[in-house]
Amino acid sequence: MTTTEESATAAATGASATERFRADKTAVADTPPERVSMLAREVLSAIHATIRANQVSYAEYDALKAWLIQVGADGEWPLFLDVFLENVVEEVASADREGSKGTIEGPFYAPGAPELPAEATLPMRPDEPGTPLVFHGQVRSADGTPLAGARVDIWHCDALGYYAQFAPGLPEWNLRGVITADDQGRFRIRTIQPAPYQIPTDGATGALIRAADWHAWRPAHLHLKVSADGHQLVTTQLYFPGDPHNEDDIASAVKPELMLDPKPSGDGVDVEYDFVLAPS
Ligand code: MBD
Ligand code: FE
Repeated sequence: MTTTEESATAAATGASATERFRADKTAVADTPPERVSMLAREVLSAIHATIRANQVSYAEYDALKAWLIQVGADGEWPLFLDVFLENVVEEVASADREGSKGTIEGPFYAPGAPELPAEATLPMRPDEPGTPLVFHGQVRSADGTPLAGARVDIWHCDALGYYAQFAPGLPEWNLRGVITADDQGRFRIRTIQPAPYQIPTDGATGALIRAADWHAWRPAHLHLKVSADGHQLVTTQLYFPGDPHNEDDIASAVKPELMLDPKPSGDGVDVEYDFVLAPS
């Protein structure tokens, strides 16, 4: 482990994720007051019911206040919400969409990664640790037509579990790129296998996980946004069989359709995965 990566902290990661969210997701939903009122009332009623049913004390109420203040101070609202709520938002949003399954985006996407050709190696350090991984496949429309020039925006953490731009000391676009598929919608990406990801243990989200005696792990995963003209973009993640946390992902974002089938190849692994996009 390098010194730079050892210095990754919840505060640094959280601050970057909060800044990223503010920069990219400024659009505020134009929600009518009746809907705001209904949603806020339902959420508050659920909390009231929990307080009554469990006879919550003033000490516990104050612990909650202190914790909520700390989530913001650590910049961990994007992390906390994406880990514990986004999976249900994604489920509702994609319920009626045909084509490849999606899953949550999570807090560590960065738009504007380097543009790469259909056969490419992701930006990485000369001595990038990890098992070499070749990830290839084809992007097709729901009727089977190959989607020429489809775009595969891929990002993942390194072999120590750190994401470029959210942990200090990594090159800006390490293990991030936007691949344009060829005229048959095919792509071939050389990278390294990501490590399982542990939620930062030194921030407010980690404190909750510890206080509740949960575990802090996500299984190893590749993140992707796959898109093509005239089609709906799919945000997804792909997972590796045998990971101990495929069955108990803290972010509840694993689906059977998202499991890869890696084959040993040379000194690494080869995985093939095709995407099907729904017309827009
Ligand atoms: C991650 O890497 C991630 O993908 C999600 C959803 C939440 C926290 C860290
Ligand atoms: Fe991730």
